[in-house]
Amino acid sequence: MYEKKVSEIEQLIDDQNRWRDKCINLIASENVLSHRARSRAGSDFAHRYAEGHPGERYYRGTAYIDEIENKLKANLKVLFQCAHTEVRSISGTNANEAVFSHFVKPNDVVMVNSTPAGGHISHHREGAIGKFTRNIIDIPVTPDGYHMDVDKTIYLIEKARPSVIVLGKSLFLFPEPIAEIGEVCKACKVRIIYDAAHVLGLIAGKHFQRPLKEGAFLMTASTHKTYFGSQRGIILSNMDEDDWRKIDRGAFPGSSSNHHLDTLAQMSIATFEIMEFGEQYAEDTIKNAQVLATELDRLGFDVQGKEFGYTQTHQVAVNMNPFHGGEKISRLLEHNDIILNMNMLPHEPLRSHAHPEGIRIGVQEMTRVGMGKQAMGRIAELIKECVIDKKEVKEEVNRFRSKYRKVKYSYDAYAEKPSKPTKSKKSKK
Ligand code: DSN
Repeated sequence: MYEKKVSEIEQLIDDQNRWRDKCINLIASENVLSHRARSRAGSDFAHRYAEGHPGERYYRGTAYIDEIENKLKANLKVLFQCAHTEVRSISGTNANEAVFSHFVKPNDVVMVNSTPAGGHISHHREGAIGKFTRNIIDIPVTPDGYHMDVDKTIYLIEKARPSVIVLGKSLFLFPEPIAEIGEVCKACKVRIIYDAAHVLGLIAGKHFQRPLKEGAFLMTASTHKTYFGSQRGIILSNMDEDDWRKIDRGAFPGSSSNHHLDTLAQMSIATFEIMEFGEQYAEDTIKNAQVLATELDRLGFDVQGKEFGYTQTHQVAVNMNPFHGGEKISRLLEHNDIILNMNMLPHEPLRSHAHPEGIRIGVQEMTRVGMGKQAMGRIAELIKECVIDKKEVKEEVNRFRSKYRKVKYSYDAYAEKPSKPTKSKKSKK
């Protein structure tokens, strides 16, 4: 039986818009577009193709997207201080695949963060990197689970001689020690690939490590977590021209054909916003995460990374084992319109992925709609009332969220500033 009513789909879209607008949205990999970027969705670019590079396309009719793409690349080069930018990947995983397809040869040894230690699925043997090699070694971590064990990692690099080491994570609380492994990587000809998907906006805002400056060979990222963009991927590097040409072919035709021009245009608008408001946003986001972590700890939760100040990113990780685990708690919170995801914690075996102990919280979206320290305290209380006191908090969540509707750190916020009052004709009399 096929579904007959298109209106039901339209209704579902409207329902989604209404629902998530009244939720406390804490998924660490999401964010919202500003009104200015979002209002350009659905332009004619949504219908068009532009394979190849600006000025050298395989299609005609691309003059305007060529200009937008060139301007975006120019801005990214300044923002991330790099010589090369690839903006045609349509997701972070797609960008990773473009890179792995050139730098990981069959049977190469590679080193990655394990999934429980926070590694992204595209760094996993079932994900993008696993298409190119099965010789995947986990980067050793310190007993707390959230930091690389540098000595053991250096030992393994010298012994196993990987072609690449992939840094950056999905559960990402603290910077990676790029400089500490730089010398051995250079001596052993190991390329450091840094997946900045989660922290791209914090890097752009100059409140996190600078991977390319610290020694990463290249950086991949998605553009919509702590960055303000539409959902896409990028690759940034200072590598030499010959290697870059291969990355270029990895992106097109290697891992995509058309590159979704509609979202590229929105990403270009979002990049202007990051350039103008990114520093303040990054600072506020990290502070908010630290306040939320501190408050959750005070209210009785097992917040991870406590001895290191909980977090230096937008994320907070909590062990929900005392409360029946991350899967149950994420569902309970969802029932109360607090949206986040269950997450494996570093000490857990891979088989626990469907019922992990942890939850991961990201404050970047709620920071963007203007929540500050006080609001973080209130979110911690609401989570406590729901999880520990077993209260129904949905109505209070919706009421609280209704105070934070507008997207800040954007030109929209400028537009909201009251303009100077003008004298009406009446008052002139
Ligand atoms: N899996 C996403 C996350 O970190 O939530 C990223 O693709």
